[in-house]
Amino acid sequence: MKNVIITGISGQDGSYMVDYLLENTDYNIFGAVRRLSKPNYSNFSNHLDNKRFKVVTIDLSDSQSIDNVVREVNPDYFINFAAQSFVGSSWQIPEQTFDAGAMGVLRCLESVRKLSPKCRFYNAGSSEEFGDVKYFPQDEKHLLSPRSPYGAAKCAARHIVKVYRESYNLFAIQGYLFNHESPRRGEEFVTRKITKGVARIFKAIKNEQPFEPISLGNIDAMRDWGYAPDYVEAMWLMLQQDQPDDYVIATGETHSIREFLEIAFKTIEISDWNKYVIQDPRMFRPAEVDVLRGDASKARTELKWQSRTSFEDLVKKMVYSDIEIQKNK
Ligand code: NDP
Ligand code: GDR
Repeated sequence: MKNVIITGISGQDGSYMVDYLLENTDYNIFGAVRRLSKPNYSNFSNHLDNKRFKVVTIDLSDSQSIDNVVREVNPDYFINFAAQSFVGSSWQIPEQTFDAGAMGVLRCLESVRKLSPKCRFYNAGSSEEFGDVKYFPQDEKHLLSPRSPYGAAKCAARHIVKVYRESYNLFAIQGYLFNHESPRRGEEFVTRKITKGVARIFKAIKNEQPFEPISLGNIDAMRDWGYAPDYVEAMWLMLQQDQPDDYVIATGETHSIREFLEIAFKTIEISDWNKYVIQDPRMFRPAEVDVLRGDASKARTELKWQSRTSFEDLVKKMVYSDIEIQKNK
């Protein structure tokens, strides 16, 4: 029976990957969390009784913690989702962002090289590596041109993954994943911030109570937004290929935050959303990635993968989920 280490399982992608592998393989899953003063198991607590699932401790800032788990598990796959993943905070905590996003990946690669060199390694790469984009849609050949400490860390990680692959013949890869969202999205990301705000406003209107508008930054930014459970499948398929390679994972569509707001408010039957939203200049970023749109043709041809969830369905899923959460508050 094969063993899989997944880091970052308290977050969105890590927890969906746990769900996906428990359902679609018979492998043992070692899900890694870091030590927190208040543990956060909510995204995977439904699996705690599963004999094929075990929680282990890895902090990417601590190579001993990585080595200990790799030595104990001798993994067939090591899937690294752990990172300070919020671009906006990467200007406030640049060293920590860079340490987890770049040095942390190097620590994982070293551990795999020393202790489990046959293991297949995946690192969570990002469309933020393209940043200041030069053409549309962006494919695997687009140059790396990050606009944030977060994007720069992911670019550094991409280079070191390639260097380890070529120097030590490791199966080590890093996808280019465009934005993907879900009801498990962290609450500070713009999609979740909107759907949570819409659900809060919906509840207040129903109860005839006052409410605060949703406060946002640059609502003209455009993103290629997909659905996270579709995307974890793509990452797993990348790990099943004969040769390690790079793939863009995206929907091929781009939408503005204004369009996201429109559908989110339409879900609660509000068409004039402008009066429920304010733009706060303090929320604008020091440097912005204005528009992203990915070209996933290679993934479609070679992985036989394609995004299955429409933009409208994604927004609705998130709004309905937040309405349920608000009901229980
Ligand atoms: P989340 O922020 O939801 O999850 C990040 C996870 O990393 C959390 O479990 C967090 O744990 C953990 N983590 C953070 N720092 C450390 C550390 N030093 N040691 C160990 N664990 C740590 O992100 P997503 O699930 O959305 O994204 C997963 C990965 O994919 C990230 O690397 C992200 O940068 C990348 N990515 C995401 C995309 C997206 O659209 N979602 C697109 C492209 C790339 P804790 O709960 O303790 O904070
Ligand atoms: P992003 O996601 O930076 O693309 O990174 P985020 O949702 O944070 O921002 C998307 C765009 O929305 C604009 N924006 C706001 N963003 C936030 N968070 N809050 C606001 O109030 C707000 N108002 C406007 C931003 O300026 C930006 O243009 C995500 C993360 O998951 C990364 O880890 C991942 O690598 C990339 O997607 C691909």
